[in-house]
Amino acid sequence: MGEQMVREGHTAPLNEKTFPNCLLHRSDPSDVARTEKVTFICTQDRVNAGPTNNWMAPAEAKQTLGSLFNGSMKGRTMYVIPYVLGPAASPQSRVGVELTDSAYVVANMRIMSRMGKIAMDRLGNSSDFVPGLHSLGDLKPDHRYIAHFPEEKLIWSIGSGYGGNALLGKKCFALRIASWMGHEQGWMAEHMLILGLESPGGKVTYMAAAFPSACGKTNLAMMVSALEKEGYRVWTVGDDIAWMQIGPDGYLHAINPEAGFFGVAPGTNEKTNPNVMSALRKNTIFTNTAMTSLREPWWEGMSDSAPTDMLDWQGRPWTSANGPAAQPNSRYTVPARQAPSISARWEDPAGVPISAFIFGGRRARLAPLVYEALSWQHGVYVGATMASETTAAATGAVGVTRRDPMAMLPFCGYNMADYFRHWLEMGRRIPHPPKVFHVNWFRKGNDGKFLWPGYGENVRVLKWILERIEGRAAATETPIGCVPATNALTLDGLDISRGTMKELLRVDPADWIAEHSDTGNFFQKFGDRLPGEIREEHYNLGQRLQGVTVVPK
Ligand code: OXD
Ligand code: MN
Repeated sequence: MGEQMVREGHTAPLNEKTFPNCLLHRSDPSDVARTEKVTFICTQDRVNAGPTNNWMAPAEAKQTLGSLFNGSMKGRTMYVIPYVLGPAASPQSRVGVELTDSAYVVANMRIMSRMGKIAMDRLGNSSDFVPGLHSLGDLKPDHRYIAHFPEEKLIWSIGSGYGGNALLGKKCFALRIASWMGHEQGWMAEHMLILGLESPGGKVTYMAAAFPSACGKTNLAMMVSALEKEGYRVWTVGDDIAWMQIGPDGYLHAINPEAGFFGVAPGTNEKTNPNVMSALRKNTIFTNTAMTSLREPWWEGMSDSAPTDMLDWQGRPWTSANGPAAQPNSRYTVPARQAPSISARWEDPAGVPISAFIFGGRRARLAPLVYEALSWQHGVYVGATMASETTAAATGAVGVTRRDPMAMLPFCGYNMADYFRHWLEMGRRIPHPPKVFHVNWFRKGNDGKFLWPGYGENVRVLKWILERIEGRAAATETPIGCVPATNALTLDGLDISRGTMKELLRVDPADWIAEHSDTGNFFQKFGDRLPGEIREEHYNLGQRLQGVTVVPK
């Protein structure tokens, strides 16, 4: 497949000695990211797609896309890709079949899913698979559509070769179609990483975490713990998607439907993610990164200074006048098994039992480093009110807040109000539901600098979460939930002042009152369909916030 890609002219083999079996692919410059504007949920009844999705009637979508598909593969090779999402032997796994005219898609799907005979064997005589039809079409942005037909469990995508639009097993099936299936069948498909936290003595506790894009999900899942000497280690089960169902032990069990990581390259380096840096030295596809004169990949943030002699992501000799050398959304596609941190249970057919859900976002000012929800119902509210700020980094000014419930805004295949209801319903059914937490690694001080060091130090927060699960750590109740009590976070070996810690854990009622009103506006979108429990939690938070005296800073 690699040879075919190289023949087609947009792909180059990398240095066979330092990056064996690695390729660099350059996509069309107009086709470098997911395109939410042309992503549609095509349900018979518009209301089932909900107010946060683009909707098109199924017949209209088939007509519009069908005319673009007509003849679109003429003269090209059509590939048939049978694939399994999830460990081949897991009852939680599902089969898909993608037809595509892109060799790049085939090569990526081979890394991201279990492809080929393994899928045909699993399928046997059954027709229980999700079909997906993909063509590059003419790559013109106004001929680009990604359409999901959840009632038929069908995906049609045309006009884009970009990962999230074209690798139909990923966002299209594993999140949009699967979230619909989970709603129908009583399980959950979430935009969550899955990690195991090993504690001294070797016990591993599993947690799943949802963060919007650009909040460091892959880095958290693959973290090298700052408390490794003390016996705390992080193991990776997945970095993007979790499929979960209730196991016979009464815990929610998660599998990673994917077999690889499709990660953002810029900013990745030996400090932010040493595990992935070592994983991607072989068998990896780089998309839209720069290439040095040694035929090695390079991106902004990989090293302090840029190599002088290189080609940028469009294959031109690099000059800073043309902007960044690597496209800001450039990616690596790497087999998960190559990660030094991969969990021994990442392919466990029974999945791993989840003890905590962690929600997070980028909030320069509002949210404390960590807090625990008061109950499952309150936890669902915390997830539903998730948001992240666009960065205005240098000045520390608060950016634009984008509401992104459970980090699923672009990925929920049905009405989000029904999705919240599904979460509430799952909570009633799970005998041992995960405890719910919220974290914020991105709080800034008045000087505009991050207060928390992040990366490997985040394990200190995971340790407190673990101790809360085990009923061992102290907490202080605030209107929004429980924050670590003074001295409850392990800070040994970390140079951080008491004042900074106080600031990191502070809950400012005035800020939260403004946030409360903003979330209230967001919920109005859902009208009567919004579950009563969410209204109740919203009202209760308002009451708790009114009840505290606002101390001037
Ligand atoms: C991804 C995304 O690529 O969330 O994982 O956009
Ligand atoms: Mn993602």
